[in-house]
Amino acid sequence: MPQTSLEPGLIVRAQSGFFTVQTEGGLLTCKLRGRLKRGPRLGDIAAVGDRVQASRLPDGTGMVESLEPRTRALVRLDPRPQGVYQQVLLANPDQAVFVFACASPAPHLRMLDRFLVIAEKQGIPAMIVANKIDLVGREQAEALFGFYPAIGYAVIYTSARSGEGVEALRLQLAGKISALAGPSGVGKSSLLNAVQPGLGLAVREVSAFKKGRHTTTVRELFPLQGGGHVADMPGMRSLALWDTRPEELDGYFPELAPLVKLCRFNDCSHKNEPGCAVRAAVEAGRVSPQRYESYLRLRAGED
Ligand SMILES: Nc1nc2c(ncn2[C@@H]2O[C@H](COP(=O)(O)OP(=O)(O)OP(=O)(O)O)[C@@H](O)[C@H]2O)c(=O)[nH]1
Ligand SMILES: [Mg+2]
Ligand SMILES: [Zn+2]
Repeated sequence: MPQTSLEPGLIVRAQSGFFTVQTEGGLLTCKLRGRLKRGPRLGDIAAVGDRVQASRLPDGTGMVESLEPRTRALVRLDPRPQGVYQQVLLANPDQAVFVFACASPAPHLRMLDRFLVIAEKQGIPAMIVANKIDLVGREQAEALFGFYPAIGYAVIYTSARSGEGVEALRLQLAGKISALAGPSGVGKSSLLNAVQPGLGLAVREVSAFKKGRHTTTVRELFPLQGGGHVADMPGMRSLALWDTRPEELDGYFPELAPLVKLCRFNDCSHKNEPGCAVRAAVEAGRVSPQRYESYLRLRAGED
């Protein structure tokens, strides 16, 4: 066999069996070596964010020869006839950045709480971006999102339109691999274009959102000038809270988790049992009633 040198790289784009790998020597369009695809498959073998070893073929294309184990992954379960398939939205994310608009569309905070629980469960540090602050002003924006920092989730208030907060977001993204996720129309692509002029991500006309489809479809990691990469994630609506037993849910609410051991009953559901430390904290104003409500609804299997 001829000697081929392996180059380490990062998968920055995935589309129908082709993977674009960023190496020291530039971008390389690769396929997966056949032996990597053998055996039963319960999920994506390679995904955007995976670190790989690739070889360069004489025709200028490449081949992914091996993959490094993932530290963590943002995954979506995709039920298929053969079983439930784990779709990897982003491998090895350093953080999840959940973007919501202060208005237009009105923030769906229950969905935000569900995303935060998913991040906790998947072991991904999370933060929040409250965009379109130009539409409501700082005070109203803080009334909506102001209690999250005390729980441990940083909030950056931004406007892709006025530029407010864009520098703070740029700093937060620098040097990390980030998943930018949130409902359609909140301004994720607009914000990334503001963070890095020249990215040229498609931004949808407001009227087109009524159709409910996403503007952003290709899965891609964009390199940032300050170092790091960011993925503009479409389709977050279907990120379900899979495979979570009701009794483990309180562990994914950072402000509830330490209270649980103080409840009188060790199988307390924090709903109406006597001696519940969670309810006591809500009544004393130490836990946000809104977060408690999210907990109850998620536990009941609603969203
Ligand atoms: N007023 C205001 N409008 C904004 C702001 N950011 C984005 N928009 C507008 O909101 C609409 C949606 O923006 P996009 O950037 O396409 O939203 P998105 O989150 O990428 O949407 P998907 O790709 O469908 O998930 C566009 O009309 C933007 O011009 C903002 O800070 N203020
Ligand atoms: Mg978009
Ligand atoms: Zn309790």
